[in-house]
Amino acid sequence: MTEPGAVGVTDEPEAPTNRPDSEHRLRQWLRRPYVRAIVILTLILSLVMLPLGWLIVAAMNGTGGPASPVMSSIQLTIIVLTVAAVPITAFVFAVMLYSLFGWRHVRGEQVPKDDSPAIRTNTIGVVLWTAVSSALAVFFVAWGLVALAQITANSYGTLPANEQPQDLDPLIVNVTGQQWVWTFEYPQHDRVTSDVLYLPVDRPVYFNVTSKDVIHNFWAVELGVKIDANPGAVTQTGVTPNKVGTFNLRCAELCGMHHAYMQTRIQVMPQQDFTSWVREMGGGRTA
Ligand SMILES: [Cu+2]
Repeated sequence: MTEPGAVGVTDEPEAPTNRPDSEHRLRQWLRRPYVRAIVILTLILSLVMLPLGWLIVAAMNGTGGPASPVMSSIQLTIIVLTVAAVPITAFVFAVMLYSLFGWRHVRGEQVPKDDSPAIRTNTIGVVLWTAVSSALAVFFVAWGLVALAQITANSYGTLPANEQPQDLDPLIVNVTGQQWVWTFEYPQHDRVTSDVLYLPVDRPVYFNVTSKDVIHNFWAVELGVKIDANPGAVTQTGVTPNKVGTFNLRCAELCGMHHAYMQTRIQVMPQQDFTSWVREMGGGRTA
């Protein structure tokens, strides 16, 4: 859009002699109309995007979650990372929108000359944007690692159920996926089986997950549990449901024609209700 000869002289890095100090040049740059326009656009876009992030979390909670400490950690992570990412996203969009419309060349119009020095060699500017983007990157990595450690601990790591600390009095559930249903077996309760996942509230559950045919993925949505169900192998995870209610269980791995319908209910109930359900099903032993 800009003709080669029309590039403003002030847009070139200045000669090292006789130039105003960084702070002065930064102030002048900030006074440029396009810089102001982009800053204002960034603020407006941020204000539009933040409620969208909130809507996503609200939609996630529309089905009754979070129903476990793991899901609470996941949601907090989504909220914090969204809030931190919104201004960056808004800034990128603001620059893009201004580039598309603010600098649109109108035929016959003179290309305006810039009225202050370029920012790209400004010490304060360079230090600031390097420091801010590094701090953000470190924050994202640190938050991610801490949240991951927390989630791993709350889902009892990746140890097999029989190597987990048993003093937590865990319930063990063997989960089997097959095209296109889930089956849940309770080995501590005379191998009672069910196609709805019944769980007692506030008690750790260890899942042994496997598949009879292709790869499925065991996804207890509001409990924040998601792990592959592989044929010929057992994968382990766990969770402590902390909310009574009816939740969703889905397959999260494309597994064939009826993959989308490979879903069932999770029924989290008080321990005594769970015990009577087990008895009804003929599971005499109550571990
Ligand atoms: Cu499946």
